[in-house]
Amino acid sequence: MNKQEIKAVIFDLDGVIVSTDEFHYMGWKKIADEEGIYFDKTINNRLRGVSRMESLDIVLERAARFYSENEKLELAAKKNSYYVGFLSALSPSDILEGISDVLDALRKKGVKLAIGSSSRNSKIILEKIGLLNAFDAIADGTEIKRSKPDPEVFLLASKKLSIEPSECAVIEDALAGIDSANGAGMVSVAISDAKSYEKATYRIETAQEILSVLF
Ligand code: B16
Ligand code: MG
Repeated sequence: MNKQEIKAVIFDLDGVIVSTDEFHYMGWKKIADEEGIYFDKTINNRLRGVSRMESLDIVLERAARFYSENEKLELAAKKNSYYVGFLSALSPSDILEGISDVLDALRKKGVKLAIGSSSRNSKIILEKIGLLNAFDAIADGTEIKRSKPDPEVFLLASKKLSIEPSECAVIEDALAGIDSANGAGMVSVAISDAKSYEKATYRIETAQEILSVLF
């Protein structure tokens, strides 16, 4: 597609706009320690972009016993309460480098902006960093049945914007997120932990490059 045809940019939240992955790690680590389950940062990397319950299943792969559905719901709720507690430390100074300028530049170009996140906490996070009203649409984990790599969240974002998927670009830090964007028929831009992923349409090192690769 011609670069000029991009009418909307959909941003993943965690790892692209703000980095809460350390908070996710701390929450899951606390749960794993309490349950006597081995957990480390390599395992934590597999949780990027993945829903809360699917993340718990990955954490429990190392468990010595079976957990019932009710126990799993309780553990997920406990992890979330730890995580939400850690989120209270967030402020606008946590917006990742270059993102505010890119959002301003895209807005000036008349490009529509959206969030496409697996998180059920996206609005709390956006509020804490002062960006709750910075997007034309928010699609998140509270509204979808299938999390990334399924394309549902990005298709929902494009629907909310009333822009065709083929005219949307997605910025993602997770391999599952790039697969999700590709599955939605969108242009995918990989940054940070996904920046070497060969399936991405574009691979970038810095947020500023979003503008040069897409326009
Ligand atoms: P929550 P994203 C994702 O956010 C995180 O990357 C992933 O680690 C987390 O498990 C998921 O949200 C669900 O988060 O427990 O807050 O609902 O990268 O899709 O913005
Ligand atoms: Mg992410």
